[in-house]
Amino acid sequence: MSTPEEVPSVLGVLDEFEEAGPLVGILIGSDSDRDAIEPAIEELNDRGISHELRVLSAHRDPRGVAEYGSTAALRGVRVIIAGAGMSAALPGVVAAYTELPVIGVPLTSSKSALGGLDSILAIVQMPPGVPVACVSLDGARNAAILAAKILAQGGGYPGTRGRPTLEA
Ligand code: RP5
Repeated sequence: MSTPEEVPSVLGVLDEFEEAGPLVGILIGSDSDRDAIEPAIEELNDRGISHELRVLSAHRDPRGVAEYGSTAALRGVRVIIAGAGMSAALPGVVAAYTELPVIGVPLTSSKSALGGLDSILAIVQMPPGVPVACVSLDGARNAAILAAKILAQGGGYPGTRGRPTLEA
């Protein structure tokens, strides 16, 4: 009879996939959001936390957002940061497709009618059962710091390889 140590790990199969992906997935709704999200990239780089950046609009490419959200955890992503301006549906839509924690970053936009309040309201009004964290307006750096804190907890998902510490 097998001891617990000898039972093959089903999760070990997933570990092989997980090696391929970065720990943090950063999404922005438009190319025009690149400058605003840059502080998150810099913060993750400073902390040595692997990440990827994708431009995916919840309104212009909803299938792309669905595919990203559905596959991110399998690729090893552990936290998603999603920044968008105006009618900022992106954090909420990606959260609908993943069990990973999603941090929304409301962004100001030159086209915004409400100076960023519109994106704040879009992100903080998620319905019960589909949580999205919301950092400050244009708070990309805070989103990265929060992602690092979540990763440092290490629980919930298998294979949190190279788990970062809270040291910047
Ligand atoms: C949002 O609309 C984007 O996240 C961006 O902040 C804003 C304007 O997008 P573009 O018209 O510049 O592509 O969806």
